[in-house]
Amino acid sequence: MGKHLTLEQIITYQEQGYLLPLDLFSLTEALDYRKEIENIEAQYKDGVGEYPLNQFFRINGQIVIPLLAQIAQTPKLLDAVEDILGPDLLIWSCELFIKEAGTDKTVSWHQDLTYWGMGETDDEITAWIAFSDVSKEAGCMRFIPGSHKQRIVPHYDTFNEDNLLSRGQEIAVDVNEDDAVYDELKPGQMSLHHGRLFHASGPNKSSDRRIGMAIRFVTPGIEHSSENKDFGMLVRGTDKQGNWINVAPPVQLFGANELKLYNEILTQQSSTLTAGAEQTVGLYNK
Ligand SMILES: O=C(O)CCC(=O)C(=O)O
Repeated sequence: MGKHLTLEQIITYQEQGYLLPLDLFSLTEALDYRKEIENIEAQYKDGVGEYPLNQFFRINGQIVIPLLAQIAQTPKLLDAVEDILGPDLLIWSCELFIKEAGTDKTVSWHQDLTYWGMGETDDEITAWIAFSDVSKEAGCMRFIPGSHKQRIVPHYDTFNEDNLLSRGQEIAVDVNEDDAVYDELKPGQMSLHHGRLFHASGPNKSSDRRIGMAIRFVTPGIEHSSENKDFGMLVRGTDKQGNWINVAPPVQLFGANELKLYNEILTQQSSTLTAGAEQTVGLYNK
């Protein structure tokens, strides 16, 4: 028995590469968070400085949006992640995946770790929280059980406009759709998935927006493949290894210091995230 997960759940994660659905927030709490996210959207509909708001929603939101850093540090959530990764946890990135009602945005089959410069590590996990009804109709994620046991397989870039991934990257080996398990979540529920798990998501054919938040957790032991260290927000335990540049949670929503740090991080990360691409990779504009 872990702090939050049962031994059976921990073993299921190790075997299947994901866990779902896990209760995190009550319906009221989830809808309150949704309202707060939508308030930020309304307040910053014209963007922030030179960037569209989506830029900050889609990568490193925890650096400039206190709400996202706060959600990511929910004790029950950290307990579940600790049960799998151990007591020392950093947040690498918080990302909002929003699909408007009745739209064609999708996510192709991919493995998260492919372009993140962390190698094939087992020490990265994504918690994905639903802030709306994330049904099959609304374009929930789907997973291939056990696929995380493979190494990182080749991917090719599609640069498809309707693909929410930065380069529309897609796994270059056959994926059997019949094996897929749908990650249907009610508002306030979350799933956990491994960084090598094959996963994808379909269009939102429902009449509501599909709103999800992905939080990428890593451990201090992960070493970055480039000579530049990456940035992580220590949210539990200690970081004695020195592989990551530790950053503090934001104090002010889109504050000047927060934006400066955001730019520094993105500049440093972009060479890793765009490596090998034959077209310009938008980080992130869709
Ligand atoms: O939200 C989605 O549809 C896809 C998200 C995803 O690929 C991820 O969180 O790793």
